[in-house]
Amino acid sequence: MISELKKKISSKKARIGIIGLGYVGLPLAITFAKSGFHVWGIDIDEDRVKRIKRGESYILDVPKSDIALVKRSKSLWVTTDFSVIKSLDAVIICVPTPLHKTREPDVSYIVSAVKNIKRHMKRGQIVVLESTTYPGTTEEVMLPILEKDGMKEGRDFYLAFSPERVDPGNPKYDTKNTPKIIGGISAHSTEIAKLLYEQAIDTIVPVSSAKVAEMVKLLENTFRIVNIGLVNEIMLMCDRLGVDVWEVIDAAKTKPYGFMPFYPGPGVGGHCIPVDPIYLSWKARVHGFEARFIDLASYVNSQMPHYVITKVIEGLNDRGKALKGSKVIVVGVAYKKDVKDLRESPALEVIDILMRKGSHVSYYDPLFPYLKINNINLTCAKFSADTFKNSDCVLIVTDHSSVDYDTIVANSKLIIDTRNVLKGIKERKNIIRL
Ligand code: SAJ
Repeated sequence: MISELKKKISSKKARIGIIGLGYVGLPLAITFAKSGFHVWGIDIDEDRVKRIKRGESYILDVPKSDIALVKRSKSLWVTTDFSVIKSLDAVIICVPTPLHKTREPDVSYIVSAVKNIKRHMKRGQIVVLESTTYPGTTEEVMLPILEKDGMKEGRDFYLAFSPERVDPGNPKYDTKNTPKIIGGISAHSTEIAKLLYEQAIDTIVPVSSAKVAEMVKLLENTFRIVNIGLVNEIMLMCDRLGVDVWEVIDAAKTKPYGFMPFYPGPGVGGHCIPVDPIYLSWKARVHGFEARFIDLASYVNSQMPHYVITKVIEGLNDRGKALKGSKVIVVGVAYKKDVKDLRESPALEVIDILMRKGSHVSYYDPLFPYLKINNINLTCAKFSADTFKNSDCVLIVTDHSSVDYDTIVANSKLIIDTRNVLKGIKERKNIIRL
């Protein structure tokens, strides 16, 4: 059976299914389709399926031309019907792994996908999970579901974990050229998963188990959240010491080894960095270990929106104005620059606090014509000199490249720059940086 599957994969005759056509699954489906495989994209969202069928792309990193290409070559099909799984040889799961309101891992999307696979599964298939999750999920959650009714991993089917490493909006690294970690439940699974991915992805990095592969991804993102928390705390220290933290970081990064620059900001957004490390700290706690670095970094980062508000209050106060009743326009609401994604964006919390403290809040973000906060519908302000002239404070929260900052600087009474996006402007009294 294993040689049969290997032959199909090597000859690219294997039929591949991707469950979850989001910012990970759709680029992955396109990558496998472009490498010559017949790919079935499966998503529960009817609208997504319809849009791909119409040749539309709802993922910024997936150009319409790619959709057209794989449709023309009849190498990508999309459906909401999981029963196609019985005709497949490989099924890759790319579904969300959010947190419950209790800040505990929510693996319900993984469980639902695995149960749908089990319902239509046949012998000889390989199943791979890509969704970021706590170490042990593949073995403790997925394996029992798939082995029900006596099927055996490594004999009747194969199971592996391969963390997604998609960086939305990254112009240099994409699904194909980012090295891919692979770890199987059994050695056969690692071998087959490696063979599968190396047909479409440039560099494969096999590790000894699914658990190691799950931990690799969590180390990567925990590394980020801890270093972002550290640099936010360094910024708070520099503020007390009267030192320019941005100058300090720029000088520190001249060190050619042993240092990697991170930058202070208004908080940590996205659905990876604020979430993934909590999966790890939760699992550690289940095993009686307190992951204090993660919890402390999460705490420091969660205080940044409040710190930004104090900078607004201080800036207005120095101009004889109270926050209450002042007109504040937030520039940039996405969770990071040039990405059309609001998930966990610190801008949302900043706007909420400004509203609750009685300021008249508006926003400008070229990627978001509308915004809904606390059931209040906001419309993106018109980008004009008057918009900024009529504001008491301009608060730059996300530093999109496409914004004309010269117009903002020329027409604003007070600017709070939380991203040092105005670094090129010589010191101005009306510009306050974190
Ligand atoms: N942030 C800072 N200071 C920094 C870096 C980030 O405040 O120095 C903030 C960002 O503004 C954002 C949040 O943290 O709100 C997360 O930023 P991120 O640069 O980590 O971007 P993400 O969330 O898109 O993370 C993704 C991750 N990719 C995967 O999980 C596959 C992450 O592993 C990547 O390292 C990261 O992109 C990247 O390098 O851009």
